[in-house]
Amino acid sequence: MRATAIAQPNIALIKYWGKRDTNLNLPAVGSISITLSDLVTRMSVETDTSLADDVLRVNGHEAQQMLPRISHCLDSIAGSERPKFRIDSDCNFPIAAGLASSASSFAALVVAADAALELRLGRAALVSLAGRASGSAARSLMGGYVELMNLDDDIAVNQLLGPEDWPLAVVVAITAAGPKPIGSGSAMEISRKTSPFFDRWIEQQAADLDAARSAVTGRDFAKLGAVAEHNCLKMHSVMWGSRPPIVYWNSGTLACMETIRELQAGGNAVFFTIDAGPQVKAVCLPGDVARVRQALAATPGVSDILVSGLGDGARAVTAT
Ligand code: 2P0
Repeated sequence: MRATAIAQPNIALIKYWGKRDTNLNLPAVGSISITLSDLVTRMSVETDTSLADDVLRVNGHEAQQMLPRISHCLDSIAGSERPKFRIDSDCNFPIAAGLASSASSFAALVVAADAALELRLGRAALVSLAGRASGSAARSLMGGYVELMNLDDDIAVNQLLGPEDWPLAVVVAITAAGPKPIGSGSAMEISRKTSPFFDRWIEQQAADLDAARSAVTGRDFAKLGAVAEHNCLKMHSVMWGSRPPIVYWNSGTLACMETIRELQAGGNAVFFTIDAGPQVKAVCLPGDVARVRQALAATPGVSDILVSGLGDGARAVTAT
């Protein structure tokens, strides 16, 4: 039994940072994200009864390191007595570099496994299973503007607007291509246990979510940019205040922020956000993409630029 699914990563505008239950991987806070269109993970899964263990290939190479999380996710979908799988994942953007490759990977995995095994679990169950594997992956089950909400012992996602309802663009400035120094899951736990700012972060999240939700539904770019930049810098302040400190930025990250401030001063509709990595994501109106791209490409420390619009949620593309 086999199936292929595709999923795109999402960029959080109101961030998930911290877990309230590490066993169930439940987030401490809700979040709001945009699903991208041009960065794509394509995942094929196929059962193979001759295998003693799952086999994972990422971009054509065997990827032993990621396999335990993938196998664990498959167990949660199909039980530990399930058949073993051959899993082939292809990603057209850098992996483990703060570009949310785990979000698109686990979103694609749950959809592909559900299709291959003909489980027809439904979107809510797939959201829950993806979230257990990777908190941000649950958001990639939906397209456009997505809010992730905490339920009692679970999560749910809600689409605030479709991708075509307010077609913003994202320009990603790559300032380092290598893997990050510490995974976000471990870093979140360090923040929860040691950062003096963590409790205030949790307390204030509802107000940021309210502001961002109303900015999205009202298509108010200035309001969305103000709360997204604030929420991003607050999340990084929580990290910087942790012991040991968690610093994902490099000098290129700061240079990009300065470039975006100059673009804003010049009247361009653009704001920044930064995740668990040094890349800077500039969110802008489609008419400003060319200027934002050019300015970021000319910024010291920027090695590459990716541009994306907004896209759809994870979906199966074949099933046999
Ligand atoms: C987010 N990040 O909201 C935040 C902002 C990074 C910074 O979700 O431990 O890979 O697998 O649930 O989803 C990245 O963390 O974490 C993330 P786990 P995940 O996008």
